[in-house]
Amino acid sequence: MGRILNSIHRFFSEMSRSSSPNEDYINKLFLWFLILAAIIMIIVIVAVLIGAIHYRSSRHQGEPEQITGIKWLEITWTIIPLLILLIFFYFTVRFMKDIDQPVDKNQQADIIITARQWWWEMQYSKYNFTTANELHIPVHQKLLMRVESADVIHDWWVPELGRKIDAIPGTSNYSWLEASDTGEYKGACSEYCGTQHAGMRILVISETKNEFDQWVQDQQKVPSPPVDSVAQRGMRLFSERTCAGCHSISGTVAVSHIGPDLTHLASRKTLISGVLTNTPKNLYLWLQNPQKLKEGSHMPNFILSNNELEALVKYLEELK
Ligand code: HEC
Ligand SMILES: [Cu+2]
Repeated sequence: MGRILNSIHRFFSEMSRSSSPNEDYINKLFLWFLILAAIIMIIVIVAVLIGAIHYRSSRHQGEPEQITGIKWLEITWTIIPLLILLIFFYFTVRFMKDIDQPVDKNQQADIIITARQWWWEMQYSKYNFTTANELHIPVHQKLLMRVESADVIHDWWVPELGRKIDAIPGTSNYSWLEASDTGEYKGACSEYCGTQHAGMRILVISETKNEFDQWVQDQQKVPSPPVDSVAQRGMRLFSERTCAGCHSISGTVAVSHIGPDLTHLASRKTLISGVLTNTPKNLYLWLQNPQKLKEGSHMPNFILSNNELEALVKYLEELK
């Protein structure tokens, strides 16, 4: 019994601790639905038990009395659920309005998210740089996010930061983003979008204003060309082996956006949309055979030699 009460207590304290204003609304609504559903369930169970015990066959002989209808009872049990539904309908619509505040036509989005098979491009339009898969945001600031898709329908969902929002080709959807605490929030694509749908994860990093500003400054920097000879070879290989045809690195000839922007690849915690942690070893394995680590991914296998792999890894690891 103590264990059960403990779990219930933990559940409710988890539910009432929310990481964003949007999650707070959703949790509250869910909790009220849950409490009411539990009360109804208890009433039904008690009624069934009373019926089963009171009218058990050893007490009564033959057919029980047949009732063909009690008008007042039927009206009551229609009106009560109707009222309950109306009350919840009202609160659902109200919370939806709180979460989905209208976007002013002239308002510029803080972040433009473009979903792609199978990763996320993140453009900080106000700060003029692009990154991928990991979104940094300043804590306690309400940001406007514009969500789009470059291929099929995807869906952005970071549960702790609120609602889902579909990424639909040819349309822009908007959603508000605000974290109540610093920390990391995990999410994933939640609309089936092909082979690697499960390998399309999201990491949102909420940090203090100072940390965020520092991060923005670092991201805006154009990386200086490598001085190390191995890294220099890596940089040459990057254009020779057509990597530049799909990726961008500021300050170089690589300006394509078919694959993630690699300008500050080494500053990210994860690789290939949260599937791998970002270590030199994993980067090496990825370049060695992308199809082995993320089958179906739109990055082909270049069958690179060990020498070429080492040079490329060395170069990319310098992109802090
Ligand atoms: C045909 C386009 C294409 C070419 C050419 C290409 N890539 Fe990619 N690359 C991609 C795509 C698409 C992804 C994203 C894969 C995913 O996460 O699903 C990717 C991912 C990556 C990543 C991981 C990025 C991240 O943010 O985690 C690295 C590193 C990378 N590529 C390096 C290279 C290098 C080095 C070359 C040249 C040898 C190269 N790519 C050539 C399309 C390409
Ligand atoms: Cu998906």
